[in-house]
Amino acid sequence: MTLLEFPHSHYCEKARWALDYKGIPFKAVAILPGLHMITVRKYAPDTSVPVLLSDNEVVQGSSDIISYLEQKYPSHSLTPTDADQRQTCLEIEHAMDKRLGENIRRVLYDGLLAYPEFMRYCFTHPMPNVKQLFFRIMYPMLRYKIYKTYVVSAVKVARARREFDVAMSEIEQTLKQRKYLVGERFTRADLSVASMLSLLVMPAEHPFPWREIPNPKTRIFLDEYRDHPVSEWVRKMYQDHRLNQTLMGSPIR
Ligand SMILES: N[C@@H](CCC(=O)N[C@@H](CS)C(=O)NCC(=O)O)C(=O)O
Repeated sequence: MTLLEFPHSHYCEKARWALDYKGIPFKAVAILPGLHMITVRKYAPDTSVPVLLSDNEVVQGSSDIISYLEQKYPSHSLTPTDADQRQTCLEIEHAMDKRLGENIRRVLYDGLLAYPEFMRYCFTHPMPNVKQLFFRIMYPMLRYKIYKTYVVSAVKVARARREFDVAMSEIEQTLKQRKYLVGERFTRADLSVASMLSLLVMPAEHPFPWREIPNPKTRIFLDEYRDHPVSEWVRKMYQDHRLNQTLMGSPIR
């Protein structure tokens, strides 16, 4: 089984975590941004990663990958059996993939695109030197494309910060006096929300060897949430449930 990915991506982490949680052996293949469009389009209708290649099947998108794995490898289930709980679980996952995942991506790219070496590290950490060089050459074009796609404008970044904060408060409310978002055990809702927040919390158990954030303003943004109850909860989810990680080299920090 192969997972096409960008190593630092929170959506890729979500798919990777589900594979690791179920103990399914797989090969994570990091692909170069820009060129990824050609690679991914060979297999799937859209250009985005993660993409899972399994036997003759192709599954694109983190939620579809989890659903596929749940059906094909039912043990270590991530989905409640109760219909209402299952529905709630999927609603949280889909809403928070956007409200947490898309908003934090916008805020972080806004702060970090001006740091080419940091961006190169995030995208190419496990790759050979020749690909890293290729990334450096392509970076001005990639930066423009990433800005246009994911950052867009200062107004959108400001709105993303507000929406992110509201979503964090809602998750905090849901978790009041509870260990998990839905029911009494770890589900895909917990896995998804914790993955979306992996970029905020950078948990030690995450397989990507994080590096120090170069932009002081972005560090301030991250620090604001360091002791947030939801950040504490993400750390706990990683400690308790992020086992058997696919390693990506030794930590640098
Ligand atoms: N809803 C998708 C979102 C995936 C996504 O946004 N992937 C980004 C990386 S974080 C991507 O591949 N962007 C490049 C592209 O779409 O061509 C999922 O859950 O997998």
